[in-house]
Parts: sequence; structure tokens; C-alpha cells
Amino acid sequence: MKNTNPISLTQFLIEEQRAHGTLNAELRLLLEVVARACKRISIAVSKGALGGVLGDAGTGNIQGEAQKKLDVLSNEILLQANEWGGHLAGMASEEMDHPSCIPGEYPQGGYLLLFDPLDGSSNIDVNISVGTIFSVLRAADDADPSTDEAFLQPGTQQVAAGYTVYGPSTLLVLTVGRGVHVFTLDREQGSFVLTQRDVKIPVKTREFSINASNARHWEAPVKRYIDECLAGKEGPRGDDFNMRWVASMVADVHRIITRGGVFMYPLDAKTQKQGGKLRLMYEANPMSFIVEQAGGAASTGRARILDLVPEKLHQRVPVIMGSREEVERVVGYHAQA
Ligand code: P6P
Repeated sequence: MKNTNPISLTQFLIEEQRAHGTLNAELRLLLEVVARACKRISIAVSKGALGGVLGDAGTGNIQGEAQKKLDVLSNEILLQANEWGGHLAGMASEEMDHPSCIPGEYPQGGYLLLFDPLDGSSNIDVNISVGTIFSVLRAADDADPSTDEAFLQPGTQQVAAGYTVYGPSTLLVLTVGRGVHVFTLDREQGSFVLTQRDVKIPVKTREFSINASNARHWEAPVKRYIDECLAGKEGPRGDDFNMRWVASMVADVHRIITRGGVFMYPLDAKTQKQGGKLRLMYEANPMSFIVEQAGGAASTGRARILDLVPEKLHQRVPVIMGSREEVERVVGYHAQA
């Protein structure tokens, strides 16, 4: 009798490797190790005040942001989980100024792992969903993985990307370049189980996601797009729109992956100098890979995010991503401006 039980992440990855060759044993190990690390982060996050891990760590990161205790803990969990397996040449993180080398006692592998260990951590102390975002690149033979330069590859070079959302349930959303798949953590088994295969973002939407408190700083094309949404049925769009803003990119993007929408953290007068708010290498690129694999679009407003040639490891970019029709409309307004 055909096995109708939902399949585990391990079985899914083995079947992908066997049927499509989209990943080799080393990349499969990498993804399983990252998933295992995210299970540990999920446990730490879910303990909340009982785990003694809420609040500030008393340190800052290269972004100039105060680190939460869970930012530091999540970063440590990902580093320790990945350093011994022999699948990585190096790791880069939002929480570290420069890449972390694989310790000398362990073999190096062919991949680079980049991550935001706990995205949305400002929401931790108010118990709102947070998550982990990760991106996988190949390590070039002639690049020193201890340097930023080894990581500065366009998003189109990603071989895998994923995020976890530590919400009512813990989800792992993953692409290895053949669609987007959702796994739910079965806490009794302690494993991620495939719950949605080949998710597609609805092309149309009537829901936008933006921090509206920045409205006075927006560029004209963004202001035009949002004003038209707010004008509703009586306005040029001829329909009412809804707004959502969780202020955790993983939560906002997961909602969009699931039911459509357009997520916007555009360039504005406040972020102009630094080039945007969100980071390219471990937020915008992995999320753009996933969104495009799910049939959506991801742009800075002026260029496809995945085509950008990175100049700095912690570079920031404007982000407009989600339902293809709405992203194309916003990009069109930028072109007309
Ligand atoms: P704001 C979280 O700090 C984050 O990096 C993203 O997860 C989120 O979308 C954004 O910043 C929220 O920014 O300005 O609304 O607090």
C-alpha cells in the first residue's frame, strides 16, 4: 500500500536528490543541519521568560542595533551546528561583522551559509512571531571563505534558501530551485513534516504590507501606489485594500507566500543614505529566491533583487516583493516617475 503518511524533511530531500539531482549529499546534509539548528532555536524562543533569554544582551552588532539575548543565542546555535559537518567553507551572519571560518580541526566543504539568525527579534519581548532566514551559495575555489568577498555573489547564484517562522506552529519554508515547500515541526516526533508542496503566491492581491509611519518619507511612486490602495472602491483601483504589518519580515512574507500580498520596505528619505532598511545577502536575496520560486516577483523598485551584484556583506536594499501583478505595478510607477 502506498505510504500516505506525510513525509519528513529527510525523505523529501532524499527523494529530491534521487529523482531530480537538484541537490547532492553535502547540500542535503547542510539543509538537515540547518533545520536541526532551527528546531533548537524554536525551543529556546518558545520558552520565553521561562528560559531566561528575553531582553537585551547588552551588546550591539555591526548594524548598530542592540542585540537581544536570543539574537546571540540563535547565532551561536547555527554556528555550532554547522562547523563540524564538513559541508561548509564559511558562514556569514547579520550578527557578525565578518564571516566565521570553519575551525581547523574540521574539514571544509563546498558551500557558504548566510543567515539572519533571528529576524524580527525586536518582537521577541512582546511575543510576536519571529524567524530565521538563510541562504546557501557555492564557495568558489579561488575565494578565501574567511573574507567578505567570497560571499559577494548575486542572488541568482543561490543553490538553496529558506526561512523558519516561530509562530503558533514552527514552519520551515524551503527552496532548492524546484518550487517552494512548507514543513511543519512535529514536536512529538521532533521532525519537520512536509505539509505543503510547491506553494504558489496568488498573482493578484488586495492586501499590502508596509510600515505606514514612514509615509512622509516615501518616494512618489510608493506614495502613489499606497494612496491608490487607500482610495479603495471609489479610487483608481476600483477595489478596497487591506493592510498588514507585523514588523517581522518572516511573518509578513510567509503570509504573502500563503495568501498573496505585496511586502514593501522601499527606499525613502530616512533610509536613502544607507540604501534601504533590509539587508541584501541574508534577508532580501533568500526571500526573493523563495518568492520567485513561488511565482511572485521581487524588486528594489528599479531592479530585480536577485540580479544585484553585492558590494558589501551587510549591504541594505529597498524591497518590494510578493504577488507578481502588484510588484509589476509598483515597478511600473517607478519607471514612470
Ligand atoms: P520597522 C526586523 O527588525 C526587520 O529587519 C524586518 O524583519 C522587518 O520587516 C523590519 O525590520 C521592520 O522594520 O521599521 O517596521 O521596525
